[in-house]
Amino acid sequence: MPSLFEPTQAGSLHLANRVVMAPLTRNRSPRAVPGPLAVEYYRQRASAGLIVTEGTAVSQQGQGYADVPGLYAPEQIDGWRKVTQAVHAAGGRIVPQLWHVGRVSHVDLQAGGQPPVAPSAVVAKTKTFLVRDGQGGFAETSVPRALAADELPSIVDDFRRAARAALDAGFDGVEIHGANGYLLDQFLKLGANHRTDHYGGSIANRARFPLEVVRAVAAEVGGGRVGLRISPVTPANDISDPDPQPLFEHLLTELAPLGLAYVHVIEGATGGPRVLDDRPFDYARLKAAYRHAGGKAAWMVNNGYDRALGDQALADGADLVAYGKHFISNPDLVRRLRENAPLQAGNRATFYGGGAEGYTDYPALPA
Ligand code: 8OZ
Repeated sequence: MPSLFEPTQAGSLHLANRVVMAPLTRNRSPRAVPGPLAVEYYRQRASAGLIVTEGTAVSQQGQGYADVPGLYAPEQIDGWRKVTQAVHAAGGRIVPQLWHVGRVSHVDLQAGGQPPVAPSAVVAKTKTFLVRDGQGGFAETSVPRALAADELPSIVDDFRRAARAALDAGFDGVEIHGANGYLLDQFLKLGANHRTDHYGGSIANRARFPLEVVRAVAAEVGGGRVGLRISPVTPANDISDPDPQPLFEHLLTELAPLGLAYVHVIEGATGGPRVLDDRPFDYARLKAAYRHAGGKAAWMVNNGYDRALGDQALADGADLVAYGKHFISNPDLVRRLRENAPLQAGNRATFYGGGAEGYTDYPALPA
C-alpha cells in the first residue's frame, strides 16, 4: 500500500513525499509583494512534498482582497525568487497558485475604481476583505461588469505571463486556481455564467475559457509543470451549478491530452463538510472519466484530511493529499503526521493579515 511519506512523481515534478501544503490566503503582502516574513513562512514548511502558495494574482484586475501577492510586476517576481530559493535550499518544491478572482472583488482594489469583471453582471453574495486607513474589515463585493468576448484573450495572456514569471522566479511549476467561485469557476457554472455567446450556455461553451487558460499555461511552461485546482460542488463565494458531474467530466476529458502534473480536487464545501446532501458528486467517476480519456496527472485530494483519512485516500487510489489549515499551525506537519504526534491548533484571529504572530511563530517539534 502506498505511504504518505514515500516519494512520487507528478508530471515533471519529483516530490519527496505525498503530503502537499494546500494554498492558504494569508494577506501579508503589502503592495502585492511577498517579503522576508513570507520567505521564512514557506522555508519553515519546506518538508511538504509540494508547497502550493497562497492565491497569487495574475494581474491587478485579478486582485480581490487586501495584501494578496501578485506575479505581474518585477518587484513581486523578485520577492518570490527569495521564497523559492529558501524552499529549494531546504529541499522542498513549490508552485504558486495563479489566481483571478473575477467578480469576488471590490472597486477599491481595481484600477481607477472600475467594477470587477465577470462572465455576467451578477453580484456574488459574499464578502471580501479590505484595509482602509490601516483598518482591516469585510466588505460586500462590488457589482461586476460582464466581460466582452474580445477581452478574454488578454486575461488568458495574463495567466500565461504569470506562469512564465513564476518560472523566472524559480518556481517548479504553477497551479491554476479553477476553484472556489473565482473567475474560472464563474465561467464554468450556471449560477454566475448567464452568457449567450460561445462562452455561455452549453457545457462545452462554459468550459471554453477555463480550457483556454489551462492550454495557454501548459503551452508556456509545459503541461508537466501545471496543476489545476477544482471544486465541483463547493458553495464558496456564492457559486452553484445544477449539474456539475457532466461539466467536470467534460473539463477533465478535454484536459487529458495535456500531460498535466496534477489535478487538485476539493471534495465538498471548501473548509467545510466533505459531503453535501443537496450537492451530490461522484469523485471516483470523475477520476475514471479522466483516466479513460488518457489523463495521467497525479490525483490530489483536499478538504478536511487527517492522517487516517489521508492513508485511506491513498489506499483508494489518490496520489497526493493536500492539507490546508493544519499547515498554518504545524510547520513540520509531515513529521507530525508520520510520528502521529499531536497537532497544534491554529489561531483564527491571525489567519488573515497581520505580521509574524500566527504566521512564522508556530514552533516545530524539537529536533
Ligand atoms: C480564504 C480567504 C480568502 C480567499 C480560496 C483564495 O478560497 C481563497 C481564499 C480563502 O480559494
